[in-house]
Amino acid sequence: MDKEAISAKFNQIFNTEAEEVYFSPGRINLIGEHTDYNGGHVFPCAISLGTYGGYRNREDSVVKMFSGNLADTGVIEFDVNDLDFDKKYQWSNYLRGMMLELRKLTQDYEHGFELYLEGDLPDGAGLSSSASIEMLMGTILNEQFELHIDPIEIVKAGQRVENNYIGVNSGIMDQFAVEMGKRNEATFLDTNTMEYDYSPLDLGKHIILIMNTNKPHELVNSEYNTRRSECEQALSLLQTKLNIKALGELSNDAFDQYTYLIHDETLIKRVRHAVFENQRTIAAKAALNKGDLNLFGRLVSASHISLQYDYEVSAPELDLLVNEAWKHDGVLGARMIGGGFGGCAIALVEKDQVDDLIETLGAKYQEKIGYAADFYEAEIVDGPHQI
Ligand code: GAF
Repeated sequence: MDKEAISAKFNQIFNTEAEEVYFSPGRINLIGEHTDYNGGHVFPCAISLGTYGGYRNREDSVVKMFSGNLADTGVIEFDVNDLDFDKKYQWSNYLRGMMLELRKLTQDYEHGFELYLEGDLPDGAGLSSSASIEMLMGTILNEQFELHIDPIEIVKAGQRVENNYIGVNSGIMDQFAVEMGKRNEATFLDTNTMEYDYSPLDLGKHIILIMNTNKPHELVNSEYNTRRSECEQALSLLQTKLNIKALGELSNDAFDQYTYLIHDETLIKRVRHAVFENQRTIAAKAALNKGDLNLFGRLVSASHISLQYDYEVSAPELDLLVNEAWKHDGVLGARMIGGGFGGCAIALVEKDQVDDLIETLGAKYQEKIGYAADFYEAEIVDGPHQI
């Protein structure tokens, strides 16, 4: 997909020319999973799979949106300042939610617009298509209506849209990863302090291969909320003796010394993941910065083990891809990414082994699971921008 293709499709739907075309990425997370709502670190990157938006200002107050991926819903139309959640507006609620949140930070919109959307992020694959769309809308509004909103406020607005408007209790990683993404860099964020910096993603002769189970992650919402409340329960038990605000403040030693306060097997496993995963993420960033890709890869793989056995958010489909990847020549590490129960995994693999890895894994997956997995080599790109 490119600017010309999106402009042409905009023209077909709205019978006029797009004024601008924007792109907003999806994201992968190198390491630091289920740490963002525990005050821990995350280490994601924005990827070249994402959402395109053809845009044109209107003089009246009408907004018209059309999704090339969900063409059945036709053109969705509403007034630019009528933004309360309403099911009848379907997918456009992600964008209407962003419009509402940014309007709360600034002022009413003076005119409407037309927006043609189309993306190449696989549906339900856990590569953050919703954050991609939210940050696309945030960036377009910020530029086109000259709102002068700080990008971090756009990130936070996106999280509020998920939490309060759509009703998904997610952390801040996805919106942050998309909005703050930098070409060929990984974003290291401390979700406790919101301090962040970047590490060059210098992988030498290796690439990151995205492996899609094509298993919809249906369980995600209810299980995600259960994990969150288990962590909150464990935190309040630890707070009886420790002066901490989040599990992310604990070292591995502190976890060891205070586990006796938790005395519940499931909660202990959840906290062990949250604490060790956070420390692993800090260590993984240091390893990457030093160019120690072998150590980085082992930490990535350790993250999967912890997500599988302690946090219990993996799935047989993810475990199969990851386990088979570990056995393959030239793979330094592999793990599931995102919320879990389906969606995608990543593997850090030598370039000249990629084709063979895809062939071997693809055949094994088809044989054992009964349908195909998909594989993508995405580039690491900048956050939302005009193209
Ligand atoms: C989902 C959530 F949206 C993120 O906030 C994060 O918690 C992730 O699951 C797990 O690390 O993508």
